[in-house]
Amino acid sequence: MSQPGLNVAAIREDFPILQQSVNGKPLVYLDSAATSQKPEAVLRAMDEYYRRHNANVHRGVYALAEEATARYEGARKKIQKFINAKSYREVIFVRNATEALNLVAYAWGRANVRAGDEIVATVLEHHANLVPWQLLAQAKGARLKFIGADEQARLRAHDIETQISEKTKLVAATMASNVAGTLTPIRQIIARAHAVGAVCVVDAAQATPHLPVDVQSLDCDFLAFSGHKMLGPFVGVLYGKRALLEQMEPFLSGGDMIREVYWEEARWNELPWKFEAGTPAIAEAIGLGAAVDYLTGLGMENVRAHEHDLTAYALARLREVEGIRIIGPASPAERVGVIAFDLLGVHPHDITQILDREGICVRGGHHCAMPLHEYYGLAATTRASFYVYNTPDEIDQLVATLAQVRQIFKA
Ligand code: 7TS
Repeated sequence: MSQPGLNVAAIREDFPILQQSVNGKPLVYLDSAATSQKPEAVLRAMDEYYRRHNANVHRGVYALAEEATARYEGARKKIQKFINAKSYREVIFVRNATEALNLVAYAWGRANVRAGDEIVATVLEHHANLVPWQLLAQAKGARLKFIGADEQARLRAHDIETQISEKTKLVAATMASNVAGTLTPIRQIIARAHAVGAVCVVDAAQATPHLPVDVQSLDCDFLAFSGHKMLGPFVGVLYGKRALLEQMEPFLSGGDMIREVYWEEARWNELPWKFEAGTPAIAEAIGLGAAVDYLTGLGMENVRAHEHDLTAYALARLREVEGIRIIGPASPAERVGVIAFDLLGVHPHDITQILDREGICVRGGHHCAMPLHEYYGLAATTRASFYVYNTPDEIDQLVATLAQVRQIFKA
């Protein structure tokens, strides 16, 4: 199997956690959609920050504080470049993708969505890109509508045209599904949202780790992602177009996000700090900067090619397992490296336990997408997900162990 551009054996050496055994077996980590593992370079960047540069940012004028601020703001610029934002002012550090989406729902949504307006999401959404819009719709008396999907979890082009209408104020869509793996026609969705004067919020939590993402080329209004799914630590990012962010009131308030404070009122800091109240996750932001350097070194096109090939191989091998039902597009070109499946109706917790005995980590459950599972008549699925450090050999181990699961449960 060709793996253009990625030397996976060398990459694996960079990840200390992959060197260990679980239950006496080499660790086979197939749960990167939940959180990725971290390379030495990321661990080192955070360790070095705490050992040599630790101070609060934007406050002290002493050398250490300036070093901390320079590193924190330097990380922001690396992320700006990684997603090709026009300005570093459009890159806001938050806790995770969930907080990024809530920021938009509160700071933009509460001010702009009114009774009778419509909000459109897709049936593929993670709860993080669904529940904030439910709360917004309930608070404002707006209506929540959905773009449906076909039997392969591909969004219906017709729905994109008809569900998004003149009544739509906001469209919330994932770029890649964390269950079906579907790469959505995000450009079409954004274009349709703009055609009716709506803003488009993109959930890129399963996209920025796996393929090149260019916010200017996409022309999205907001884009949310989590550092921990892209080799980095637990910190997230909200990208927003500057003109929109300028108009918005703050989400959280307190220190750092202000310019001047009086007894009765306050004036806000400039972007991006207007949206970064309190001491931020400094070491984590710096760690994410190192993760972005690492991914850039690999080349996001190469990352995508590797995962495409691995997904193609995994789909072919998994289809050999009798009684398996794979969710999502049949073509690896239409998906990221996430494969959720049902096997003979065996409870995913039983499957994950048997796999765990072999050192194989996969996730079983609804993967924070309960409505999506209901849409396909399932309560839960077992999900394997891949990243830069995974190999065809690990997929063979997964398939071999699933054959054991079949043997145990087929009666
Ligand atoms: N959006 C998508 C598409 C996701 O996959 C996730 C996390 C989130 C948003 C939320 O990210 P967070 O960092 O704020 O939690 N997805 C998963 C998953 O699939 N398994 O565990 C977390």
